[in-house]
Amino acid sequence: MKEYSTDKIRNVVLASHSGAGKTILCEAFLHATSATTRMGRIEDGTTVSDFDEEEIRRTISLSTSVIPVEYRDNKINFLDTPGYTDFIGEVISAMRVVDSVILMVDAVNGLEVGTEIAMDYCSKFNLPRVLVVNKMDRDNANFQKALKSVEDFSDVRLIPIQLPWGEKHDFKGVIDLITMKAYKAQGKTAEEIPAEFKDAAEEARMKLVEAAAEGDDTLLEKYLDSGSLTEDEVVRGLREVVKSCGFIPVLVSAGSFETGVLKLLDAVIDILPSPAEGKKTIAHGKDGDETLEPKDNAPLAIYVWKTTADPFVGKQTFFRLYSGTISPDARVWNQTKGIEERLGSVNIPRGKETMSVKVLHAGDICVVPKLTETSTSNTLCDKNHPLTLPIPEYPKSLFQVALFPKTQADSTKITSTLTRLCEEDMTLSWHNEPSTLQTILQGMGDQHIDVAIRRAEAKFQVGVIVHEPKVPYQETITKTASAMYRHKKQTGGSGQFGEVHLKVLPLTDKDFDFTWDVFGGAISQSYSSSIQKGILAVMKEGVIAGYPVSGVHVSVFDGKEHPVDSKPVAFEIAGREAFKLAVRDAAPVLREPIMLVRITVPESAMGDIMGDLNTRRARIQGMETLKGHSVVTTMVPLAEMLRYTTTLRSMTGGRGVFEMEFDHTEVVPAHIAQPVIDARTKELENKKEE
Ligand SMILES: Nc1nc2c(ncn2[C@@H]2O[C@H](COP(=O)(O)OP(=O)(O)OP(=O)(O)O)[C@@H](O)[C@H]2O)c(=O)[nH]1
Ligand SMILES: [Mg+2]
Repeated sequence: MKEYSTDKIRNVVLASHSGAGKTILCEAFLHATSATTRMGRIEDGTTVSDFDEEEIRRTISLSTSVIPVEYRDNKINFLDTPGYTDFIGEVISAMRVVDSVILMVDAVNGLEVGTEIAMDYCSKFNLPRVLVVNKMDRDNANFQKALKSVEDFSDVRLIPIQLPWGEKHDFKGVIDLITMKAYKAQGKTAEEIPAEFKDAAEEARMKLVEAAAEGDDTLLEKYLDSGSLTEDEVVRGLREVVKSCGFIPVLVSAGSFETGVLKLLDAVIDILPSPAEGKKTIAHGKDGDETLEPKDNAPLAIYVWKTTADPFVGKQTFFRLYSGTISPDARVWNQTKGIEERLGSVNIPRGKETMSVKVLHAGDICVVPKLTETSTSNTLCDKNHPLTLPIPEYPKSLFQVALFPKTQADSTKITSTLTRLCEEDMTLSWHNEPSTLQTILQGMGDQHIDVAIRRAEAKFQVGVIVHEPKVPYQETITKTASAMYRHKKQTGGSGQFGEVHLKVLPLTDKDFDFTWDVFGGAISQSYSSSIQKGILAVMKEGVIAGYPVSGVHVSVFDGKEHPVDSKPVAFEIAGREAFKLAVRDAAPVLREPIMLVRITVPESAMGDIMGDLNTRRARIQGMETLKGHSVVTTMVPLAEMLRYTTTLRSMTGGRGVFEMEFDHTEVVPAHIAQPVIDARTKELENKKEE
């Protein structure tokens, strides 16, 4: 591919609710600029962007693809993100490395929740944005209604720079309010605005000029003096008000018919900032913060925003070059990991294809193969000029499943596979839960987890079975009790003898304490460690329900020994059994984790949320209202929150979010504990029979 200098590059995220038409719009861009000879279709799985097997199977995008579009001597790197909310991590990573965003809505559905969430992230990243009302060809398409739905939500003003030339099956093209011309189909040639749209266009143009005049003082002065601006002045003013997030220009299209797509590319080049003009990026350097200069001759600064691992293709590392240039075979310093990496080829990605380049200029996005150590969110730089680029904040993933290997062979590969999958995705993580001995995978929702598991199977040939995770209960005692146990095996061969008397006492500030309170030498203290070993083994396995025991002080106060047959193993067994008996007698209970939960929902959903929380043993701590959203803070047992991601989503139409963290443990009420204990006892019995 041709080389493009910084001012000839645009990095633009496409973001919206799932199905607004981002992926097809990319197809249209490629086709209309002759990069492809035919347009792919979602239904046939033939688009450039959705090439992954799972994307084709599900007919939605699952990860961000880079689609460079060459037009008018510029290159626009479109980052086609998935709209389904489980994959929001992909949108965040993409927004981290662009200079602007195209938000899309379906002309029939108007604003939908996925687009709302994307708009919130645009504000968080402070990114200039434009709005495209797409699918103008559909029955029931309604430009004004769709526009209004976004206006009601947006805290940035919207300003149409185009009007649709007809609607529904009559949608012919766009009426451009900057040139005051009409453009049919793709938009190659200008025509006069048809008479019936003239008045509406004049009126809309007035508003556009007024908005553009806010761009700078000289424009405003001229506008106030003469009441008008030239075409160039409108573009200049618009560029400024868009860059400062004062306005969102609005355009129209029908991606699957390529209608309006060239005019959309014109707007991207004319109005949206290149890396040279985009918002400044601050990096952390040796002597504090440094503003990165998006220039070829500035110190090297690279941010890794995406990595993919594939056993066949190997690892692919996607990055944005913020400043400096790179060429094949360059050596770079990974500041995050503290190691040197050597780049092989430097490539421009286009869907699954890659095209090599000799030089990559500041501001561009590329992919390099086979970097062994580098992972997502790392900074690469010059070793002599160390820099660290900030990592965006990702939402905490709270949807958990427990994974079990299908076969023995799978069990040896599961750890490394999960590690590789999680390395690719900042919203996916895994760990071994010590109290339940389960392998836990956590992500943003059931689809997210499902895709990850299918990837593990398809790419790494690791089969897993998915279960709901167990609540990490603990067993503890609530009163003091004593017990004794005599272990005696004195028939034939060498005998075993050990007798232990012990007392258990509830302990609140520690998990475990052990004292040797045997007076008069009834048993030798040398058996103390064996007795303790027996007790600790039981504490790990549990007594009443197979959960770890904690909060117990054990005092060994008496016992008996035999001059020949007493040996450590006999006391280990006696200690173990005596401890079990004592715990059973000490009013044992289960304790459960109580989580501090913060739920944010639209005010209208508040009634449903509170009603539902009532059924989850929740204790409300507080409520407040923030920008039309209600926030509830509450304590809820973890056992009640296992599938809350899905419940909250369905109660709020995807608009609700929550976060939670461990707060403390509490005794499980008896009526809830009993079924847990019964289920666990049965499970253990079944295991024994196997
Ligand atoms: N009528 C009509 N249908 C369209 C248009 N653009 C896309 N579609 C259809 O809408 C569906 C969704 O299109 P996509 O391009 O996959 O939408 P997306 O925004 O990429 O969706 P996600 O990847 O899930 O976020 C597909 O069936 C397309 O064929 C359009 O302009 N008009
Ligand atoms: Mg898509």
